[in-house]
Amino acid sequence: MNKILTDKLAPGHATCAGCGIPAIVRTVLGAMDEPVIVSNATGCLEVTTTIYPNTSWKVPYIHSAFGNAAATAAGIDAAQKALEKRGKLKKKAKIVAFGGDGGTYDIGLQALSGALERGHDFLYVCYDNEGYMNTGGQRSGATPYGADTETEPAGDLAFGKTRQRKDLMEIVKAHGISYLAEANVAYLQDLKKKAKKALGTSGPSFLLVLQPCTNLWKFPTSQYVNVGKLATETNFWPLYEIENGNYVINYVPRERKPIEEFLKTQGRFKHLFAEKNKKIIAAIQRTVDDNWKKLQKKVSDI
Ligand SMILES: Cc1ncc(C[n+]2csc(CCOP(=O)(O)OP(=O)(O)O)c2C)c(N)n1
Ligand code: SF4
Ligand SMILES: [Mg+2]
Repeated sequence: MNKILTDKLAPGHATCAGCGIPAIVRTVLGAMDEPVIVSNATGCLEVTTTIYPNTSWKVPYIHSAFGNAAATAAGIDAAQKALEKRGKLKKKAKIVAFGGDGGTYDIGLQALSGALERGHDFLYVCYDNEGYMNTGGQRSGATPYGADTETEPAGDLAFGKTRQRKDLMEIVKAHGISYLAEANVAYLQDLKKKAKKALGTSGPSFLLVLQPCTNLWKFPTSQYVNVGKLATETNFWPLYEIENGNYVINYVPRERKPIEEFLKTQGRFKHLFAEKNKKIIAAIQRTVDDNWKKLQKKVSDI
């Protein structure tokens, strides 16, 4: 494997075959030449890269608890600033926090909000596999409407998740930070560009990266790039950034694919194709189209 890709996160970790998490981490960390300190919330990334007595990390790494990756990053920032003031810091390191969707949308939201509001100098990356995966596939605030999960299963009486995903981008934007972006592991060049911008931002920055999970979403391991691309080609997961309050859409599909194209690739949506659930698919399509229109309006309102 290319050394540049593996010089911060080594191969030999234990993520599932066909998991995009290592590509997300390597792309983000590969977008800088400066030294880096990583804070990582409990989740798939942490459990698969730190199996005692081994580690895949070749950079300074702190395993934070499930809910406090951002608070740990804030502490590192405060420590660096204190050392700098006393003339005891030779070179400032970049600080990157990684958390899953459960650790970001839900349990870590308070720590993230505090660190953003205080203006700490760090990049927070949420890899979003749309569920609590290292604990077996429970729903999270990021799980989409209609998806089958362990805690909101589809069956005779239920069609899966009954609530919409949280709009985390708008929640983070409300903190008034200078740079945030939505990316997708299936578009690594776009992610790299966004990571560079985020790392070049003074103060907090944020990246929300879609990570199709072969286990939770239920698709063959060879398919994660195709499934990820369909998320964006259907407008389910638009690529966009918000720089100093200005929205930019980074990719507009030539012809928006119907949402079925994305849903049918995954076992977690299989039940939606039963006759009685066709209306749920129609509702998902309406939400996707409404959200896309709202996003376009945010671009044109500026
Ligand atoms: C306070 C607390 N509650 C629950 C847990 C158990 N727990 C650890 S990781 C996790 C789910 C992580 O989900 P996510 O952040 O989405 O990461 P993923 O596993 O999907 O990568 C849970 C429920 C915990 N470690 N601490
Ligand atoms: S469960 Fe999903 S996110 Fe976790 S390591 Fe496996 S493929 Fe990756
Ligand atoms: Mg998750």
